[in-house]
Amino acid sequence: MEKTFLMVKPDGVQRGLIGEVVNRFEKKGFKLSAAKLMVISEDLAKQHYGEHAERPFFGELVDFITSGPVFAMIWEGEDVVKTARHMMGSTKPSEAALGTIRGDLGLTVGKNIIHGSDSLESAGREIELFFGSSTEISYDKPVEQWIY
Ligand code: RTP
Ligand code: MG
Repeated sequence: MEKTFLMVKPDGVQRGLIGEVVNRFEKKGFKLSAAKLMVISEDLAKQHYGEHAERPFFGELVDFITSGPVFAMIWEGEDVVKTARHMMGSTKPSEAALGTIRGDLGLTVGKNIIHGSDSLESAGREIELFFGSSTEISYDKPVEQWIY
């Protein structure tokens, strides 16, 4: 099954929005297969956002993403990479549609609540970077078992 890497950024953790974010992906029907609260090292931040190394905001981005705990997750499901990006909304909260996480909850481009892999290739790279192969849980999620 397709997988993506999602992360509640330090602003989302500090504002108490981990549950809100997890809830949206759970309600959508995706499956959580790994999660951890962690503080990102400067080295990991530079690898994770390596594609932006030459951009003027790179220093600020690294400072921000390492400034406090993040909640890192792996989610599974059909087309989860693309669908999660839709659910997150545009990078700039001012341009993100209402109903999306950034549109409903975000304030500024630098502090936009959530990160999500932008392609299958990035998802593979980011999952390896944050989780290696160790902590992922494989389980069935038969909804019918719990409800009438
Ligand atoms: P992310 O990687 O965090 O999921 O966000 P994204 O794909 O929607 O946006 P991306 O272009 O990858 O940019 C990464 C993060 O850099 C910050 N940014 N600041 N000051 C600026 O103009 C600017 N542009 C981007 C944002 O926090 C964005 O999420
Ligand atoms: Mg990105």
